[in-house]
Amino acid sequence: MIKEKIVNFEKKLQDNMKDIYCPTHLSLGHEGVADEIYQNIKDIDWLFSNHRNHHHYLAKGGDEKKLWDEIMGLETGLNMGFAGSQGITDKSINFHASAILGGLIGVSTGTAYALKLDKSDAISVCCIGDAATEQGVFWESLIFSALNSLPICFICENNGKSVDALLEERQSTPIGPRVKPFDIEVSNTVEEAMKYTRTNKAPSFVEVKVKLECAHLNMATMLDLCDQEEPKN
Ligand SMILES: Cc1ncc(C[n+]2csc(CCOP(=O)(O)OP(=O)(O)O)c2C)c(N)n1
Ligand SMILES: [Mg+2]
Repeated sequence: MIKEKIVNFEKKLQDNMKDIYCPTHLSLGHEGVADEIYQNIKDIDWLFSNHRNHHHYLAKGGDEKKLWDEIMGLETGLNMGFAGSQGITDKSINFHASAILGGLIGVSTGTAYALKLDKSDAISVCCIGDAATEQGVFWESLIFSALNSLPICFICENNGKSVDALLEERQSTPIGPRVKPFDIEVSNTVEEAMKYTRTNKAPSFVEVKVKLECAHLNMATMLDLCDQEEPKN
């Protein structure tokens, strides 16, 4: 159900790309991860996403109409059309995304720390791509999470690409085995990882291999826009 909702939403965006004036990364091919998040996330939990976030937002129970309007740059959008696709925030459902690669890893770790101090039953879920594991803050956050036994689940959607750069040309060893020595539970599925974190109030990591079934972003539209005048609102 949620998978279908995500795929339909993304395909509708694909059909309307010429009307989109913000950088937009579709999640086609990543919806299986969102499905597992949807099955295991609770309202009280926090979900932190990245530039490719529509599937995560809908999995957290986000408002499809407000997301659509936001991407279209409308005042009725989730963030009044100012955030665009990449930087959406919905405080009402504990959801944040950011265009800065790895930008919310530290924030999701800090949130997990706050949850621990508050003795909350909620968990923090941090969704990243394979390229975000190349940011220092990822490894620093693993150290801090393990040291303080934080209720955080790191989900890495590995589509083997950072824009057009292939993973095997960027990293010499697989990601998961490098995470384990940080005293982090490395799970095989999103469900296992989220359940581990919830039950043990401790950090977990899961790497899911996915195939992105669309372009990295709406590059053609972005390039077209460079030759045009700014849209008048
Ligand atoms: C700090 C920073 N550096 C570079 C970029 C440009 N950038 C946007 S997406 C991206 C690749 C992201 O790859 P990955 O994390 O694997 O996610 P994917 O797009 O493959 O889902 C890059 C380098 C950025 N947004 N922020
Ligand atoms: Mg990637």
